[in-house]
Amino acid sequence: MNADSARSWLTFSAPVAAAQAAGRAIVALESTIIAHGMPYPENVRTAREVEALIRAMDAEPATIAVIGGRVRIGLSDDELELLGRSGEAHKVSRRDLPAVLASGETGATTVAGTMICAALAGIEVFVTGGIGGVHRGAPETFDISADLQELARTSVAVVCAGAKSILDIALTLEYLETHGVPVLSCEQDNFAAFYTRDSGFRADYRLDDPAAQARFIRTKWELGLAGGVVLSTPVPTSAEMPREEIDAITQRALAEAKEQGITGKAVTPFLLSRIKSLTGGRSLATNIALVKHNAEVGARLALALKGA
Ligand code: PSU
Ligand code: MN
Repeated sequence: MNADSARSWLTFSAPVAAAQAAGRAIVALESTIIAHGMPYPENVRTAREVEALIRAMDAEPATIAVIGGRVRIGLSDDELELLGRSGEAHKVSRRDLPAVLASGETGATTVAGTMICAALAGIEVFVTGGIGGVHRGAPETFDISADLQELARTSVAVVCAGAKSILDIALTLEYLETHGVPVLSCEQDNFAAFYTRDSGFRADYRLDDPAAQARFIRTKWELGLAGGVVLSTPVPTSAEMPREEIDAITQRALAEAKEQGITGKAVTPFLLSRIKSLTGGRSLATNIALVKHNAEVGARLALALKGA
């Protein structure tokens, strides 16, 4: 496979194509968070609001998904609605991309899937909610998200609010270190924990200034050190959840997943939806607030990378 044969699978929306031709900053967004990470209609509303925030900062959003046998870089409002409402989109990671493309079905891309497509599209910055990671119990289950391998090999900067405490955050950071993936943090020294600001683990480097973040990332890639960079930023204090509450609920959701024999790609969506129910929907408000904040951080980074 060469880059041209891969690019022949991509279809750019008119606004993203125009932004790219003009050399403007572009921010990739994933679609699993829409199809499998949040309920309808909040998912679609949030996706649109996040896009609007990025536009207001003079960058162009490019939500990525697989529709009709094409990798779509930039979606219309109707396509966001289709992904968010149907409940039928496949969850597409690296392993699944050939299946949905070959069959012509619809797929929502995960962090790994979106990184692959963003890199093919020439987009350097990607905003998500939280990255996948090493699951608790992974020493027995081997459940390690393909997101981490993708970060090791694909050169895209991923802006996130850390990783959820459904994961083993210490092992996730160890894995990233082994694979040479730098974990940057802004606004605080520690890696963020999605619903809460502080995971209790330090990030590798704290860089608050977008220009400094951009210089770090540019330097990595100029050195030929392929692979991603994680930029963690914590959920705004006003939207943070109480740690004891989220810890207790996470324990319960994990126990239920085990009891019900949930495995493979179903694990993360199951836990996300149980946490939402068990918090009476309050985790959703936190989730929405952190994604919006990530979008602002990502747009500033994308703008800074244009000048770096
Ligand atoms: N973590 C979240 N919300 C999400 C996901 C992860 O807090 O929506 C999604 C992302 O798309 C991520 C995927 O790439 O779940 C990871 O799934 P798995 O653990 O099966 O690799
Ligand atoms: Mn998994």
